[in-house]
Amino acid sequence: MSSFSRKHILSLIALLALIFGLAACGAANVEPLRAARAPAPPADRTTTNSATTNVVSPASGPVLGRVEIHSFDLGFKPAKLSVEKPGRYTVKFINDGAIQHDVTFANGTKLVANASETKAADLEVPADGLNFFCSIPGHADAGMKGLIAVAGASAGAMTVAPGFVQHVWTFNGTVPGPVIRVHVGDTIRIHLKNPATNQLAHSVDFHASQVAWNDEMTSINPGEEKLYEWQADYAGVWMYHCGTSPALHHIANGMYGMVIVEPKEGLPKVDKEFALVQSEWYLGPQGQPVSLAKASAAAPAPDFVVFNGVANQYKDNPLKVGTGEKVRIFVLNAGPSVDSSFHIVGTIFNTVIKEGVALTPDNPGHYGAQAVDLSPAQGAIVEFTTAEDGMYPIVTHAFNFVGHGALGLVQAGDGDPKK
Ligand SMILES: [Cu+2]
Repeated sequence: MSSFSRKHILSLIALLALIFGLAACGAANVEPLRAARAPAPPADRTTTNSATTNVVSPASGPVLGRVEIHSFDLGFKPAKLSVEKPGRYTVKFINDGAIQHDVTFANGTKLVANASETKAADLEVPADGLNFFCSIPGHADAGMKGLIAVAGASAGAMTVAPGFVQHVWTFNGTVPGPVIRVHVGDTIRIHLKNPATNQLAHSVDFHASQVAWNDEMTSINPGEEKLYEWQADYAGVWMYHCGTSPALHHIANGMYGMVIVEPKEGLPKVDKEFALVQSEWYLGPQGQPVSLAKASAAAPAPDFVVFNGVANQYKDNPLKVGTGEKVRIFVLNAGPSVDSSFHIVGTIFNTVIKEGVALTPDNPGHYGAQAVDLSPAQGAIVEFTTAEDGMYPIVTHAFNFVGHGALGLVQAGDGDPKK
């Protein structure tokens, strides 16, 4: 019955900003993107600084613009905003939640709103941005944290490996861009904005979509925006990326991410999920964009091959699981040019769904998989269980790259098999 089919509209803002260096590039855990759906429109009851609990730090100079932050139970939407330059902004705070929340900025400004209330104040946003959170006990820990970033002076700086900074181009300020997670049958509406502060045209190409290249995927200039609407027709782990010429440069410089399309009925429950995007860095001069010349080599020799943007980051901060837990990893090889042989030392994948081909745990013959070959733009879902407490290295089994950043760790239990 068609009326029973799911038809969600996801409204995601893809900000093609030159960004602020977010070293960790987001958590490895898959973001709960289904919660990012637009909340119900707020009751328009704007009051300005009336509650005695509000605190407003002085802001000077002309108002450069408005920012709008919604709260829900328990989070902010958007949790990350970007303004074009430092200075004074009017912030409108709308509480869409059922209980009282506040937005407390790092400079001391605080707006408190009861359910359905709206508050406003002027805010001085410094050059290095402004963190905010809800100060009601427990709310920040539950996720009510955010950031107003400035796409200005230090924009685009990202530490891709200790000591190596590149001027990256991004979707929504991180490399990779945000994980987008939907179900077969969903309608996804992407609102693409190319900030006027950018120098280059950009675009986006969702491999999970079936659209004409010269329609939705066309480039937009700085200051322009467009909508890219598509239907999730097929399940899988898909790539999205900027396709503006030279696409090799735009991908190599950070403009890629993962779309997870689950079957209509959803994936079976597991204990832990992670999303890992493998990609290459072809370093340009310190603080500059990556080298297109190096990336273009017929036999590419990347300086780093990384998971989720940063060399060895999960060697330094392992992905933690419990022994015996069912672990699912969504893997994408964003390339742009090198093949991946995704392997986790000491484990066997009992489930692999790669590019529409499935290996399932109950298969006749009881076959398993040791490594998943992913050419650039290919994705897979792999599942495994660790046999005992200990450390399990995550690698591409193209082993020349393991010493170039493609090394992470899964830590099971306390990581010590002897205890
Ligand atoms: Cu681009």
